[in-house]
Order: sequence, then structure tokens, then C-alpha cells
Amino acid sequence: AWEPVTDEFDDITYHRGVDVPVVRIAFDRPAVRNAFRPGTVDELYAALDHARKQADVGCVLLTGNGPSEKDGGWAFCSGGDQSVRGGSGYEYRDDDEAGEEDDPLVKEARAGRLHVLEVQRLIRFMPKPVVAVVPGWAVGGGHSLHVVCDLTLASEEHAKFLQTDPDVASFDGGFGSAYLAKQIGQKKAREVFFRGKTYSAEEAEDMGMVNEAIPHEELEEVALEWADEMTKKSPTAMRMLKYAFNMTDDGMVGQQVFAGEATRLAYMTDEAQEGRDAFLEKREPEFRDYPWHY
Ligand code: 2NE
Repeated sequence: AWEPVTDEFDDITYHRGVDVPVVRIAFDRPAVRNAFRPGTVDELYAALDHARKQADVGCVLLTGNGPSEKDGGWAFCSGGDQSVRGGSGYEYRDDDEAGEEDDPLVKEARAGRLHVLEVQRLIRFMPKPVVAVVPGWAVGGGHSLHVVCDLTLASEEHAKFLQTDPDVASFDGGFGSAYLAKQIGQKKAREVFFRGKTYSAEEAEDMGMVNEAIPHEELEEVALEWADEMTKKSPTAMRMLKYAFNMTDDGMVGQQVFAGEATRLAYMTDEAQEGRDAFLEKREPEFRDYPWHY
């Protein structure tokens, strides 16, 4: 069971689990296969950032609402909304209420944007697992979003994985391609982008970019079960593991994120508190009582 965190959003829905400490964030534009426009990305970023900061939430499910009332089609996300793509990115239009015209700080941001990449980084660096729950099409920038999530569960009947980036003269040269190659290998990742073939959930599972293909009817139930399992684990261990998995691919930023958590753990020791206390009491720290662990 879910309860709404807010119903303020136009392009996404945001719920919290009643029995499990998990949130469900869903694209809610099924008529366009859950394509994202700038306002969708603003809302997605806000919801993910809210979920990131909730100390009593241990997992995020990212999915797409459906089916489309027009034709019954299901989608996770079909990437950037091509109807609002301008000369330098995706543009706010008059019916996209999320861009607040009156706010001078936001006005500047109403120029063409590609800030779904900021969402990718938020997913990558948030200290809890994010699961892509793919009920239908995962295409273009939507495909890249599933790639950057920690885990992917997909509908056996309806999930379809497709990279159209070069068909529409776009290219995700970051996580969408490079991290995909880590998941499925260089040859296969190049095939995904260069051929633009559609893969089923089963094929995607065999390739190693989907954790499990699940009967459509059970998809959300199984996702909730996985979230229940993961949120029973040690939050510290889960956080350190996620950042450890990221670190080798994320260079200095990966090291910085992992090291930040190591510093937090170190701050919890008596030894660190002696350092702080000595400074505040204007005396030399007494570190000789603490062991040089080996
Ligand atoms: C998603 C896909 C494969 C679905 O095909 P199908 O046959 O199931 O549905 P259909 O009829 O194509 O789509 C249903 C409605 O959704 C709209 C369509 O125009 C159609 O509208 P109506 O004709 O009913 O009015 N729709 C679907 N995707 C849309 C989109 N992305 N933008 C706007 N409207 C869209 C098929 O629809 C498809 O190939 N869609 C385009 C996928 C795509 O190329 N996405 C952009 C890639 S670039 C990107 O996402 C990106 C990036 O690479 C880097 C940074 C930021 C973004």
C-alpha cells in the first residue's frame, strides 16, 4: 500500500510505502510514453532529492505510470520530449507549469536544458539503492536512466529496451553509454547504440542490464519485496557498498563520496571527539591513548 507524499506535481507521482520504508516515484505522462520535458525533470529531481534526505527511507523505486489511455501502451520513460527540444536543449513551454516564470532565479533556467544528467548524478550518489521498475518502453534518455539505477526489474510482457539517441542526433556519452558498457560489455553496448534494436526484458536480463524479468502483474509487488529485503539491511553497510561499487568508475568524485562516508564514521569515534574537545578546550589532544589498529 502507498500513500501520497504530495500531489503537487504535474508530470510525476510521488508515494511512500505504508509498511515498507520505500518511496515510489513515477513518470506520469503515459500518452507520450512518459517522455520528460524540463518541468518533469525539475519535479523528478525534487522528489529524488527529498527521498535522498529522508533518514527513514531506505530505497527508491523509479517507474512509469500507465497504461496510456490512448492505446494501452506501457512505458518506463521514452527520454527527452522531442516536441519541446530547442536549439540548445529541452525548453519550457507555456503549458509546462513547473518552470516558474515569475521567479527571476528560475527564469534564467528556462533556457534550453539537459538537466536530466543532474538527475542521473543524484541517483548515482544518493546513499540508498534506486531500483528502475520498467513496465514498458525504456528508450533514449529513459534507457540511460534505467542504466544508472542500482538495479532494474522489468515486465516480462511489456518491457522493451531501445537506444534511439543517434536516430534523433543525441548522445549520452556518460553513464548511458560508458556505464552500460561496464554492465553488458563493450561490443554489446556499441550494438545497443549503433544498431538501435529493441530488446525484450528476457534478452536484457541475459545481457546483464536487467536483474530480473517478472510477470507484468507481479512487477510492482516483487519490486516492493526487493525493497523490503534491502531496507532490512544495515543502512551504513548498504551506503558504503553502493559507494564502493561506484568508486572505481567515478574517479576522484567516487573517492570523495566514499571518503565522506568514511569521515562520518570516523567522527563517531572517541578519538575524533578527543580532537574536537582538545580544540575547544584550547589544549593539546591526547591521542596516545588510542591504538594504531592493524
Ligand atoms: C518510445 C517509442 C519506441 C514508442 O513507440 P510506440 O510505437 O509504442 O508508440 P508511438 O506511437 O511512437 O508513441 C506514442 C505517443 O508518444 C509520443 C509519440 O509521438 C506518440 O504521440 P502521438 O502520435 O500519439 O501524438 N512520444 C513517444 N516518445 C516521445 C518522445 N520522446 N518525445 C515526444 N513524444 C513522444 C517511440 O515513440 C520512440 O521512439 N520515441 C522517441 C524516443 C526518443 O528518441 N527519445 C529521445 C532520445 S534523446 C534523449 O532522451 C536524451 C539524451 O539522449 C540525452 C540527454 C537528454 C535526453
